[in-house]
Parts: sequence; C-alpha cells; structure tokens
Amino acid sequence: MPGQKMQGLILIACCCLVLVLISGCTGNATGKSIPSADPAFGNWDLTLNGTTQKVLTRSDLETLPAVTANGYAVSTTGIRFGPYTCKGVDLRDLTALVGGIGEKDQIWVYAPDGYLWVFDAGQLNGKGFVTFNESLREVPSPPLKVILMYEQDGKPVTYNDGGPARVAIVSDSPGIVTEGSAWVKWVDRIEVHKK
Ligand SMILES: Nc1nc2c(c(=O)[nH]1)N[C@H]1C(S)=C(S)[C@@H](COP(=O)(O)O)O[C@H]1N2
Ligand SMILES: [Mo]
Repeated sequence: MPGQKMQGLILIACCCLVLVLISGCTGNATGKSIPSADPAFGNWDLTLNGTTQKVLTRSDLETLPAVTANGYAVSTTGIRFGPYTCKGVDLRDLTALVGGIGEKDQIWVYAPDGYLWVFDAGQLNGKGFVTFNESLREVPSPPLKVILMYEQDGKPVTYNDGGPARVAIVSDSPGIVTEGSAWVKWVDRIEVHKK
C-alpha cells in the first residue's frame, strides 16, 4: 500500500536523522576538546616528553628565555597570514628541559584537534624550510628559529590565531614567508622521538 510505504520511508528518514545527530555529538577524533574561549582555554598546559617528562604552565613558559622576531606564513590555499611580531620560546630550549635533541631526532608537535606536525632536528636549528618573499617567490632561507609563540604583535595569541600557544617560524629579517602547515595552533604536547 502507498500509505504504508510512505510511513516506512519517514521512519527510515527519522532513524538517519537521529544517527547524524548522535555522531555530531561525539566530538573530534582525539576526544579532547579544542581549547576555545571557554574553561579549557584557561586550563591550558604544555606537556614535554623526551627522556624525561615535564608539564609547563603558561607562567612557566613566560619565565623561559624569549625570542622576539618576524613571522609570516602562507596557507596551502595561498592566503598569507602576517606579518607578525612573534614572541615565544625556542623549541630547542623547550626540548632541552626533557633531555634535549640529537642530530637525527624528530620533534612531534601535537594539538588537541588531532593535528600533528613533525620537525626534524635540522629544522629546529633553522635549516630545511622552504621560504618565500611576500610575492610568494621562493627565496634562499635566512637563519630561522622555530618558537612556541605566546604573544603575537605584543598581545597574547587569541584562540582564533591558535592561542594560548602556537608554533611560529621566525626570522630576524622581515618579509620572510614560511609554510603555514608547520604553524601548529593550540599546541599542548611536544615529544622528542629518538632516531
Ligand atoms: N592545530 C592545528 N593547527 C594548524 C592546522 C590545524 O588544522 N590544526 N592547520 C595548519 C595549516 S595547514 C595552516 S595553512 C594554518 C592555517 O592557519 P590559520 O587558521 O591561522 O589561517 O594552520 C596550521 N596549523
Ligand atoms: Mo594549510
């Protein structure tokens, strides 16, 4: 009967809707919340894992030697963000707190949205990045530093810009553009992987 068929279809449609709603509530892949402008933002800390492990608060981070330099990035879609004055802690100084890095080690940088970016030891020494000028023409790389930035243009990094702490690749020379994919937002964990 057409009426029964219709009822059946409506039932199936309702089941699908319920499934979509339920799956939408399970959150992101890691199950951890992104530190938005809510409690999680204030509770931020940073776990460093190497041969030992340490957890740093925001004020711990601010007591470490700070680097202030120029940062400018381009997304994979060609949108530039910056130029910014970036202030933060050199990743070599952070990893030194948990045993340091060897020449062949990798440094894994995690964010609670499930994003992960891996640097090699050479990159922490500023080598092996592709650099562009403002017109996105590739230029030879000046000395670079990889920092965990907590201030951007003199203000705490906002949530939308990846705060409380975001990776920035910085240079003493202005106008050096680096690839945005390495600028990990909302960083909450850094691991040294021995090779
Ligand atoms: N945690 C996290 N960081 C991230 C990403 C992400 O998806 N999650 N995307 C990266 C990529 S591919 C780019 S191009 C830039 C984009 O930065 P924006 O969101 O400030 O424009 O952030 C990088 N950092
Ligand atoms: Mo990107």
